[in-house]
Amino acid sequence: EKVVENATDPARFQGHGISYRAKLIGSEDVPEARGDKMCQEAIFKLKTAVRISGQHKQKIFVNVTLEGLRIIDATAMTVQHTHPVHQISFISRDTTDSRAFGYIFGPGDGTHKFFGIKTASAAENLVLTLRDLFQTVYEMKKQEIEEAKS
Ligand code: I3P
Repeated sequence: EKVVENATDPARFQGHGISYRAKLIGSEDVPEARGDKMCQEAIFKLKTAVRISGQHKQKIFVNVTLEGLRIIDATAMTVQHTHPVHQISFISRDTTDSRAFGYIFGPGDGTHKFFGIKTASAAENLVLTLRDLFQTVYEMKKQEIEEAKS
């Protein structure tokens, strides 16, 4: 496992943060906020749909910032989705594919959407960066609360 110096330094995720080249396998509504089995089934389903369609997957950048996870269309360079950290309920590795993973986004209205992503290099890099982002946001929040108390 790669050790990043200052992994939870907010500066890492400020502004444009960290970007990864990837492709969107697809997205679909799921019934729960969490669950490895549900996510594995969702990613299989989305991959099958891509295969049947015969279409190329959409090329994207996954941008990891303090604002959350941004999905950017790599051709138009437009932001297609912004998913704030507190609305991401689950991250799931694809155990059958080292270049794929997914996550669940819930806007707070009781719905949950799974996003399946194929990364250009090992998905682990992006998953670990996301873990650092979650830790960073948690530490910032904790510090805010402590400062408000003092
Ligand atoms: C491509 C090959 C690539 C894949 C690409 C396929 O098929 O499987 O690995 O990219 O998907 O088209 P072929 O070898 O027949 O050209 P990923 O590994 O990134 O999925 P795409 O068309 O959706 O980009």
